[in-house]
Amino acid sequence: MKKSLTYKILEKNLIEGIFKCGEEISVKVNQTLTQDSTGTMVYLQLEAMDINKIQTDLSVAYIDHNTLQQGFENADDHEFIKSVASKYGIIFSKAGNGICHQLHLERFGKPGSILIGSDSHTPTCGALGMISIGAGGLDVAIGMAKGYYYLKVPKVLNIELKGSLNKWTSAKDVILYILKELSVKGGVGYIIEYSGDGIKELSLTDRATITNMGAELGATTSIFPSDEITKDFLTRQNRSEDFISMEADEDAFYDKKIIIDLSLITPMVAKPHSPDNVDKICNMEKIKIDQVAIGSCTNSSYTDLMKVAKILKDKKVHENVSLVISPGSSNILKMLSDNGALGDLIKAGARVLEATCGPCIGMGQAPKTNAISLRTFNRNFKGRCGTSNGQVYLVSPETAAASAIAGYLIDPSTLGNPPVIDLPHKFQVHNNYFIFPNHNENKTEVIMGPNIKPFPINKPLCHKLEGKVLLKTGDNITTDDIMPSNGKLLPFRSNIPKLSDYAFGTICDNFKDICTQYGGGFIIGGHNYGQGSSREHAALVPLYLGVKAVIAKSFARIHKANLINVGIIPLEFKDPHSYDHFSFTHNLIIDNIIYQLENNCEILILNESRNKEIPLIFNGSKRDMEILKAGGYMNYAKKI
Ligand code: MIC
Ligand code: SF4
Repeated sequence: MKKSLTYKILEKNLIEGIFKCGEEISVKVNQTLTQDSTGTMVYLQLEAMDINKIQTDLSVAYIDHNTLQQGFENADDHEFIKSVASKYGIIFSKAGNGICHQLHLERFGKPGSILIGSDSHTPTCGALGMISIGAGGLDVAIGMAKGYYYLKVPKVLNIELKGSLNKWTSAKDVILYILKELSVKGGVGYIIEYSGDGIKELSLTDRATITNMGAELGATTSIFPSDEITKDFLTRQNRSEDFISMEADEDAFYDKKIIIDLSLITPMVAKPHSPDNVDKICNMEKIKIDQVAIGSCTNSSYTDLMKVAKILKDKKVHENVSLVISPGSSNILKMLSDNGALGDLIKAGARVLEATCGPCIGMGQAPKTNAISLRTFNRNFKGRCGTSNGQVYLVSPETAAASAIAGYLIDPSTLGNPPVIDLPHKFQVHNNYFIFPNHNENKTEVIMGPNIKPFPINKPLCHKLEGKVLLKTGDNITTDDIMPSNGKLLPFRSNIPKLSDYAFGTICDNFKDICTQYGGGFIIGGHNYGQGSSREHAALVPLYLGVKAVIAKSFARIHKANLINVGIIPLEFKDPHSYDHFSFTHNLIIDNIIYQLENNCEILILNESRNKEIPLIFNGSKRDMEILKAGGYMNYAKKI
């Protein structure tokens, strides 16, 4: 069989299992990345594994999310991560160095390798022709400790891009167009592989914008071939030695194929409150805007920010607009500073922030009440910006800059010729924000501040599960709903008891009280339950509150893995209409759950309040079942 690039890389790194679609395999983890908001938990788990050394070729701990440091908590987390990094020989990237995905793309990603990261946008590095997968923290900790990662051999969706982009249409418009076509569930179960003549039009960082937002499609990851454009990027980043050419066989087998003509795409916008609520800007009414935010791991490259600087040069940000810009890396910020573009941004009236995630995860720059905020980011879930009634629209950097001047959302293609950006012959590479391990002198003391609390560990599964329906949700519930995150809550990522006060805050005022009243129980969910972030806090907090199982129409990949890892059983309705048979506080019983998991693909649940038995499905591997029986991955890992 002619092979896709995905299969070539997975097979090259195969450790165990039969390489057949849907079968579980384990693969070698060449690299890992963590960021600080999921990283504290990862490194607590790594510490609990009691190992002497990590098994990866390279692991990097980035500090980029929680950088406001309003109190001691964030700084303590950073110090803890730094101390663990030194103990195990992990590269440490200090706050201000940049956003993990942009930095990993610039400095470490390698064609043909496998990267696992504790952040859902880890697929950004797929632009370099590597398999880079976002995972729960525990999977990343195990990846470091044992050097492997388990996954089901995925289906591969080929998106062939043909034709050329129109003037003013950018990679962001391409991925928004794909989101409109496929929806936030469209990539679930797939790795998306791009090909076609159209990809020759896309620079490496354009490709990264597209692979980054593959996370919003629900895909396991997205990948481009490693070709001349990859070589050029790596050479300009002073690491041509990392280049290898890798592409799919001609006529490779794909499970599904879509062809997209780039010339049909015009500037797009994702309207509140979902990245797939997409329309052409030319179809939109005139919308007055209050805030424009440019940056995030989707659109903060040198080219993106240079385009913004050129559009803003000698212009003025509209008096009713607050424009904030966060560069992707300190190197990019330094280059903008050296070539004068930073001056152009400041002169136009932009507020330039440090090179971190910043407003994307609600760390500052929450917009005013009922504000309309245009952002070049990847997520516009309700409340994520920090203002519950804020209306966030996702657009390209070109649209954002042009609209910041106009004061309302405009289609940039009305503006004449677009800016042309010449890439520097060599990108600047500064190492002063990195602490590289010194293998002879690693410090072994781990520093834990008072905010770092032990994380909950489940008990082995018992034979009978009984409890009330604690909450019934609709479709597409995000991990931002399950465990909200913003400037107020991010300091408590290593304090599960404190975070539990805010669980399901966007949809339920008193989830914790309900759990306390009923002593835990079940959650009923719709389709794509748990989409979005990889934060395992969205599983650890429900565990802490006594949730035993989540029963949903379908699950998002990373969240489902996180539930299994903490020992909460993810179950799906055999018939999605059964969802209608469940209501808040119904009493549910699953008898002989261990026997049922071991022997049937169907699990019967009794809804005692309705006196009705309903069939459910456990859609997991034998290993997943063993993890659940052990009461989560930590207990299971101790036994193997
Ligand atoms: C996000 O974009 O939602 C985050 C914050 O980067 C998360 C990680 C987290 O919750 O800490 C993600 O995407 O995984
Ligand atoms: Fe950071 Fe936003 Fe990217 Fe998440 S999506 S890694 S918060 S920039």
